[in-house]
This record gives sequence, C-alpha cells and structure tokens, in this order.
Amino acid sequence: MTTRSDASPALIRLSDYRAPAWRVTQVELAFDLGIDTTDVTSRLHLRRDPAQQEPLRLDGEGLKLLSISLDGQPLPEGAWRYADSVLEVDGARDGSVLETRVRVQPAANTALEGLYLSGKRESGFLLTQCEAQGFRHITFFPDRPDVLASYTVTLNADRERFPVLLAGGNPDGHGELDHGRHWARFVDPHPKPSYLFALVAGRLQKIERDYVTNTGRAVKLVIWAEPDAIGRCGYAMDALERSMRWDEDTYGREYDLDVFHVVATHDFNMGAMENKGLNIFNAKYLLADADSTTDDEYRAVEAVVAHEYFHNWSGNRVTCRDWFQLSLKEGLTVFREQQFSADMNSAPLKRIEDVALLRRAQFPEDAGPLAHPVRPAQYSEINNFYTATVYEKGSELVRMVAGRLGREGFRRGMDLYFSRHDGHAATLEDFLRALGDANRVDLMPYLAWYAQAGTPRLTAHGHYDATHRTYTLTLSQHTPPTASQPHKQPLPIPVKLALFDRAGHMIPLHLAGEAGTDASALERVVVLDRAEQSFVFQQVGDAPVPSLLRGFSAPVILECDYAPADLALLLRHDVDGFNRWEAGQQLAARAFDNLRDGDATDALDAWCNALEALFAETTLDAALLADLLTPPGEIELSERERLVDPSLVHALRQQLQEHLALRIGREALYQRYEALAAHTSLELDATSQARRRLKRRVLELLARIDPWAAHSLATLQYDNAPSMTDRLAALAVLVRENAPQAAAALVHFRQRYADNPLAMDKWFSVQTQLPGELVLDRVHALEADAAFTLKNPNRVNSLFGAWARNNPDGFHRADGSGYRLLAERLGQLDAINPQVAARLATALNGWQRLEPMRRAAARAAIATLAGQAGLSRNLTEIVQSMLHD
Ligand code: B3K
Ligand code: ZN
Repeated sequence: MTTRSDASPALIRLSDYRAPAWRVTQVELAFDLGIDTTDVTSRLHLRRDPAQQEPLRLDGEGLKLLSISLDGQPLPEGAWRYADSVLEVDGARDGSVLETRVRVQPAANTALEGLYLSGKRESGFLLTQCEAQGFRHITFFPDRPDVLASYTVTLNADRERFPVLLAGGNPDGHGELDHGRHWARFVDPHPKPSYLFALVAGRLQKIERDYVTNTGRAVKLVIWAEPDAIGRCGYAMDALERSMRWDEDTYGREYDLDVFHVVATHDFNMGAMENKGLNIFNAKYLLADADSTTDDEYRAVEAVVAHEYFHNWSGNRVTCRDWFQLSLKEGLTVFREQQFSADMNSAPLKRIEDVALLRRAQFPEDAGPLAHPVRPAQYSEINNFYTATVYEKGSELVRMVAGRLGREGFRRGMDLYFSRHDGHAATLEDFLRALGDANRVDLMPYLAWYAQAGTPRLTAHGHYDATHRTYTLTLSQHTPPTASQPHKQPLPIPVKLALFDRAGHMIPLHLAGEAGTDASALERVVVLDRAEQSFVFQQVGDAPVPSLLRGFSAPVILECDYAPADLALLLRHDVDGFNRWEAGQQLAARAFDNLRDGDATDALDAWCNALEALFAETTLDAALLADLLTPPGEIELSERERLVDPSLVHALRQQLQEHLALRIGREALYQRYEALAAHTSLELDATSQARRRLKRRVLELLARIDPWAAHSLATLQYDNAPSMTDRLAALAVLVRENAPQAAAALVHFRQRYADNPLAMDKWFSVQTQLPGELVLDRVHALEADAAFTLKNPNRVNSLFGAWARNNPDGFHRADGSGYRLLAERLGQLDAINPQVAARLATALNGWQRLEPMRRAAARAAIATLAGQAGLSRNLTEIVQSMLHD
C-alpha cells in the first residue's frame, strides 16, 4: 500500500509550499464495510482558487476506481487520469461536486495505514489511521492539512459482524437495512483536515460517563474495547475526565461535540491518534489494571489520554498548514501534556523524567546523521518525522517561550493564538506572533531554534573577585555542525540561575547595570543571545557555587568547570529538585570518567559520599531518592564519548553502581529493602509508587554487591507481588543478573499472562535484557516463539526495539551479529509495515561513533539493507540518511 521505489525518493520542500488550488468545503462519505473489500462513495463539494489555473488533482493510493461522475454526470474515460497516486479530472468548476466510488481491501492492509483490520478476521474489527497521509488510501482527496472540510459519514455493514459503527463527529441517526445490514450516520460540524477522519466498526464493548463542562455543556464520554479488555478501561476514563477539566481550568478550552469516543486496538503503528471526536489508542496506552500494568505505564496512560484529548484544540481546532509545521501541534501538545502530568503528579519528578527522555532519545538524534530541525526544511516520507526532535525538543521550545512570558502572559498568548486561528491551518510563525502580540514582545528570535538542528553547547565559566565582591559569570554558546547545516548561528538561551554560598544557602542576586530589579531575588533568568556574554553579580561575600539552567531552562548541553565538591554541594542543598538531580547526574558522569581514566577518584568519592548521606536522610522523598541513586543511562554516558565501546560503557556503569552500593553498605541496603517491602501494597497513590520505585532501585544496587541475597529477595518479591510493578521489577532483576531462578519465573509469567498481549510484550522485552553475550541466542529463540509475529508493531518493538535500544551491550556485539540480525529482520518487516520498519531502523542511528570494529560491521549491515530491492520510501530515507553522513 505504500509507494515503493528503487530510485532515491523525491524530496518535498518547505520552500515549495503553495496554497491549494482546489479546496473541499463539504465531504459526504458512504462506506459499505467488509473485511476483505470495502466500497467507499465520496461526494466532494469543490471550491477553486480563482488565482490558480491548475486542473483538479486529488491524492489516491492503491484505490480501485469503480465509478466517477462530476456534477451528476458520469465522466467518460478520457476525462480523468489516475497514475502515480494522483487522480486528475477535467472539467471541474468552482462549486462542482465530484462523486467517486472506490474499493479498498482492509484485511490485506498490513501497513496499518488507511482502513485496516485489527485482530483476526473472524473476531477482529475495522478501523482507520489517517495521519499523516492515510486518507488517500481510503478515497480520492486533496490529502493535505490545509484543506478543511465538514464531514458527513454514513457507515453501512452487516449487523451481526459489525454491531458497533463509529465515526468522528456527532451521531446523526441509524437504522436497519435489508439482508441483515444496518447503518449509522455521523456529522462533524467542525471543519477538519482529512488526517483527522476516523471510523471504527466491529464487536466492541463500552464504558460510559457523563461529563458536564464548566459552562454546562453535557458530553457523553465513551471508551470502547474488545470484550476481554473492556474491564481495564476505567483508569483511562478517569484520566480523560481529569484531562478535560484541567484543560478548561488551565487554558479555558472546552470540548465541542456531544460525544467523545475512544477506542483501544492492539494493532497500531504508534501510541494513539487524536481523530476528531474518535480518538484511537494503542491498547498499551489505554488499558490498565494493577495485575498487568506498572506504575510507569499508569502514568503513561494518563499522559497519552491527556495528550490526545488536548489535541482537540492544539491540533484539531487549530491545525497545521503543512507537515513542516508538525511541531506546532506536537511540540505544543507535548508541552501541555507535561504540564498536566506535573500538576497531577510530582512536578520535579516529571521534569526529571522528561529531561532524561530528551537526553536518551533526542540528543542522540540531534547528534547523528538523522539530525533535523524541529521544523524540517525537507522530507521524503513525512512519517519519518514524528521524532523526538519534533515532539520533545519541540516541547522544550514552547517551554522556553512560556518561561519568557510567565504564567499569565503565556495564557494571554494562548488565548489569542486559539481565537485568532480557530478553524484554520496555522504556521509556527503564527504561533510565535500571537504569543508575542498578546504580550507586546517580539518572539521571532525564537524562530531560529525551529530552523537549526543540533544541540547547543552552553559553556559557563565563573570568576570571583574578592576585592570588589563581584562574581562574573561568562556564558558562551556553540552548536556543532549537523548533516546539511555546517554553519550555526547563536540562539536565545534563557538561563535560569541561582548562586549558593558555601553553607548551601542561596544568596540575593544583584546584577550589575540593572536599576530597580528585585534586590531580594534568589533566582532569575538571564538570556544569552549572542556567542558570548558576561553577567556580573555584585555584593557577593564569598566565591559562590552557581546553580545553572534550573529546571532545565533550555535544551542545551551545559559545560561548566565545577569542582566535584561544588556539584556535591548542589546535590546536597539545591532546593530545585530537578537541579539537585542534575548535579548528581553530572557528578556521576565525572565519576564515570574517574573509573574510565583510572587517574583520580575525586568525583567518585564525592558522588558516593553525598548519596550515602542522602540515603540516610529519612525525610527525602523516596521517588526522588531512587532517581538520585540512578546514574545516567548507558546511552547518555555514550554520548559523552568520542568513540563508543558499548560493552566498556556498560561495564564501567556497573562498576560505578558497585562503588555506590559498597559505600552505602550491604546492611543499610538490606534494611531499607526490608522496610520498604513491609509496606508492599497495590495502591496507586504517590507514596506507594515512590516506595516501589525505591525498592526496585535498592534491590538493583544490592545485586551489585550481594547477588545471592538479591536473587532470593527478587524471587520472593516475584512470588508475592500484588502488582505488576513489583512483579516485573523482580523479574527484571532476575533476568538481568542471569539468576538461576529467572527461568522458572519466566515460565510462570508466560503461563499466567498467555492471554494478555500487553503483558506478553513485557515477557518478550524483559528477556532482551539478558547480559551481554547471552542475549543473541535468546532473541533467536524468542522470534521462533509461537507468540511472536512481525505483523504486530507492539510485539516487534517489545523484542527487537527493546533489544537494540535498551541493551546496548547485548546488541552491539563486536562480531556484528546483532547488526546483521536486525538488518535482516528490517528487510522482512519493511515488506509488511514500512512505518514500523523505518522507526526501528533508527536504533542504528549512532553507528558512526562506534569504535572501529563495530562501526565497520554496522555500516556493512546497513549498506546490505540499503541495497535490498524494493525497499519502501520510509525505510529508504532512513537508511540512506544514515549512510550519507
Ligand atoms: N498525531 C499522532 C501521531 C501520528 C503519527 C503518524 N505517523 C499521535 C500524537 O502525536 O498525538
Ligand atoms: Zn500528538
């Protein structure tokens, strides 16, 4: 279903954007639904741009055209042409109505784009995925986000096989037909782009809730799932209600239809989809219960439910002019989702989680051959640009601007943005202009962040002058070149900072040259907007320790000449929970350097001492302590290396944890574990979650110095776990440590969860975490397992994604066998599902920085894959970019 080409795929460029020559104001769709074939009749009400002379051209991929007529007259053969996924029609005028009837094949659609079947043909259901360009797989249409139309959709199907019929918009009648068929109609009064169209049909069950908005509008909330899953939708319903209320209270955004449908499917290419009035979710982000869902997954469900709901305004009511503006909806919606999660849970922990994700997923992307700006200038396959850069870095850019405007100013700006662009397709310029206009400031300098790829390095250097009692902070920035962007310009970098005295107290900030500033301010923001700039603080009694980039005020890599003792002081005393963690991360990275270079132990000692003291503090939040006790992951540590040897990084990080565990001491770890275990429960409140998190961390540390004790504790924990969080944590320890008890626990887990696909995904992914050399054979065994299939994206990711991304030591084998296996499977997967294949391929992104032997092996594997005939446009773009750099 996806275009395959042997030549280099054509590039679409932002600079080529033209307004559409033809628009569609109204769409009437009628579906005759069937598993093998579905017929789609469409009536498009057309408007022509008088300034453009182009003939009517509509997108359509893999469609079998059954009939076509214009203004009620069947069109003769010569009056239309359908080639290269474009239907060209002669004779259309402004106001014409084009009617087409096409046939599509849902069950044969393994790419899961357009209309497809989820599950088995006897019991599964039909659904659609249109973003970004799936609608053209359903009918002919100008399939671009700046064509907004009102939709009337009539579904007609066999009643017994498809008792539930859903489409976006409000219900507008239903009834019986001959031959056991029935129909249902939906009308969406809000004009929308085609990527937001959706339908669902099948045997689904529902839970319902009545919601009343702050202005008194009644909305019916309905979550749909297959019969075996409907019992696990309650948590998502609660999360949906919280999201709706939060968006009203925080942004004044109210829901705008009478019904809001949400559907869960096990066959989905990504997390979820914000179709207007009919959100569709990967079951992984909707279903939840204590028996099969971990705490982290509960929070992910809450966040994704909120994210998709928030799109109703940031994405649907105000949509994107073109796909280059994708971050306009995604970066903004991730930011809104992060704010919501911070409000619902712990703000500092959420910030830590988000920054850790940014560093793990986005920084490597920005540093490798797939680097691209938050607003890319060109693409070949838009589905390859749903990236951490567009989403996570995009959110950081919104956060910077929001920080610049302050809470009220940002709300004022958002109000103006929504009212000015409601019902329209907007650009990132529109966004910054609205926020700026509402606050009478010029935010256009931030546009440079959207255009420039790569992570800026921010260097900070402090100098204390005892005679004048001044502290001069010199900040400079530099962004390394990235693929196709050799020269970089300085960006506006807001640096939120505080200064600490040696006793660990913040001191008042008197910035030289500024009259009338708040003399008692303990924290403030300075903006570095050129290559280098100095800031002089006055009345500073003693050489201070700067706490920089507080709350991670800009997405940069900070390089500061801290002494280990300075970082230890911040780790002990900083009141900004995020920066406290950050100081610990930096100190741990320096301790890692100590171990690698073998020349000093100053940072290692400082890190271990500070954490030993914090471990003994009884008032510290258990979840924060768990995070403080966790050094940066192997991917983050690798990012700091010039040449990466993943096995060495793994071994050194293990040593680092061993040192920490020894310093805290076996007895202290054991006692803390027992104390936490005594409180075991399956409650979801913050304290219970925090205890589980710390318990896991303590067990992992204990495993570094007393494997035997850790294995028995983990086995006990596995056997008695009341929740999936405890069960999976224990299983992971057993597997990672290659404990003799792991095998029995895995057999038990498999039997217990054989009928639960989401739990089975965990069974696959946990085993990809076997240490080093052992894992490859296991991956081979797992892919031969009857429960494995390349056709299900979650299953593919739980095996190959988890192995290649989360077990660098086990994946990057020196003999290159890991790369060869992955490349071979990518070739097979591409023929089934190009989107999933292309995404998985990005796991090889960092290959150029590997040590020479692995680098050569990785390159050879990617090159072999690139040479395979008939690769999709999706995978071709990724492998060619990776080889190009
Ligand atoms: N907008 C969708 C992602 C669509 C991905 C298309 N390949 C989910 C989201 O970001 O909310
Ligand atoms: Zn989104």
